[in-house]
Amino acid sequence: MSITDILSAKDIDAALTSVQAANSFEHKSFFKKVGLSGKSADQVKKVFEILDRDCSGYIEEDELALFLQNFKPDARALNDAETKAFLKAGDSDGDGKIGVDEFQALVKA
Ligand SMILES: [Ca+2]
Repeated sequence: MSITDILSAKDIDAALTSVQAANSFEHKSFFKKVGLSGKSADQVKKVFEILDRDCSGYIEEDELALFLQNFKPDARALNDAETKAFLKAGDSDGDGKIGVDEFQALVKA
């Protein structure tokens, strides 16, 4: 499964271009631009499985920092402030990582 099986390469390029500057990442507008907001729960789950690089069932902070690189390997890493804000937005049960239900809720929020 590749991310471009679910999202269009054109949308990915546009979304990544919009977050090139440091501190410009904001998950809501990124999800919208990349086309994830309009996908089914099942498709969002497939994207989650790509983001969960170590297949632990959760997206941990280190995986969140490299979030953009799942869309394109040469994308930048999120900085600490962006990563923490992203985690805080998605981690509704406060366990310090994002599960698939939390990710689906975050995408649809
Ligand atoms: Ca993981």
